[in-house]
Amino acid sequence: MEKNIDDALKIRQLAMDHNKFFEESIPLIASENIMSPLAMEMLLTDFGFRYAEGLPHHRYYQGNFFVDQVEDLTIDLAKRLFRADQADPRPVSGTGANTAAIYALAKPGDKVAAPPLSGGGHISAAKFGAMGLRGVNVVNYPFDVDNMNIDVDKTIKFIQAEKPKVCLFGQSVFLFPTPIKQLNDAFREVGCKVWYDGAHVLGLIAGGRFQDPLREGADIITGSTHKTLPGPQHGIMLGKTDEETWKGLQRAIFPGTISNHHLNSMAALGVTLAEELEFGKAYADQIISNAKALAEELSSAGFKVLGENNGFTESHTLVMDVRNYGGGKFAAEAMENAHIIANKNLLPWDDNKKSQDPSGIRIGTQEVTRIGFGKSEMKEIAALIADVVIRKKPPQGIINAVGELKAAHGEIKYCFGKMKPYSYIRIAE
Ligand code: DSN
Repeated sequence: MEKNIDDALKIRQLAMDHNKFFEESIPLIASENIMSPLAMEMLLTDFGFRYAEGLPHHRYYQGNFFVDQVEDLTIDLAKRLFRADQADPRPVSGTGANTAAIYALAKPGDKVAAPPLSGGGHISAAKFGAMGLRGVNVVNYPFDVDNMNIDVDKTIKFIQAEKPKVCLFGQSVFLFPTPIKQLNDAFREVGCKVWYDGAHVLGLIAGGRFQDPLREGADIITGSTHKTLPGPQHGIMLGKTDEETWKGLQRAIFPGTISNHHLNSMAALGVTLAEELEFGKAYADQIISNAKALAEELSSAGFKVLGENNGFTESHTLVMDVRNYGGGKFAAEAMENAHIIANKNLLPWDDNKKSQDPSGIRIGTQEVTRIGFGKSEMKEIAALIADVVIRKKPPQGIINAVGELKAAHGEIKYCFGKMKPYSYIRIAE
């Protein structure tokens, strides 16, 4: 009996330790972020324990009077923020939204074009991901390694030759805007649907930076909502498409791929969208200028940062090739030992066999920007990473420097309300 309470309390202690570890670390994973206090509050509400299957005002369960109002408002905020004709905040994750999209837009055997994994494509667009599960025939765009983007001329010819039913864009290593506009004639010629996975760059799009897929030719955007958009771990689908296609997409969300959506995280998403309408432009600007500054500093420190031809990055992300300094696995683990958290990443010249020890390190600036880091801190971070990966200095001195840098930034920015980041909320006595 005692063991059960011990185990429960141990889990609580581990959660506290985790919070403290992140409080004392520099978080640079390009797909993560922290939420505002108002959004965090929503996760702890009773919404998290209820069902609301279906659409607002057409539910299968009673008790949804307030949920319907939250969902209506969240849809409206999403449409305003992204200037979308349609919005659905029910997918519970980005991959969930992608799974619904692939089921609605394509049948088994249909051809779907997507960015290659080696060019940063997401696993849901892989043969072993959601696309493979749907049984579609995935073909990959020609990727231009020098420009770290799809090759426009070759992709036009590729679309004309392959005639895909659906063209998917968007990556998990997403340095530069996708040239969708330049492909519009090819899309029209083959009559395909255009789908943009904006998971990584949703916050930049919301802030009016990076690109505006719905006005450049995309029918739909899918995404997770916790990367550059600093919301809960959740998903969203946005549309500028005909009613029949949109109805099919909504049916694929419910009842196709989920029963209940997660109502507490949907409420947190609604709060985040309102905050983005207020602070999104300033936040996106600072994320991008921090990424550019960090890339410059890392390059000056001796790292091979990719995308140099085009100024390294136009997003929150930068990638560097660390083969000469021990490889991606070594670098990511050494950085973690020094409290600098990033991930190892495949680069275009790595085959999939190298996924456990790839050549690259991927870095994102959205979370450190959220806690107020600017250009001078980017210089300090680059020096610390060089100390670890190039100069192989022992971790303790770096840990101390990281702790000092973090201690000077004790507030979540670009949101309503004030809260110390990484604080543990204790309710149970
Ligand atoms: N795992 C996410 C990323 O790190 O990019 C995508 O799902």
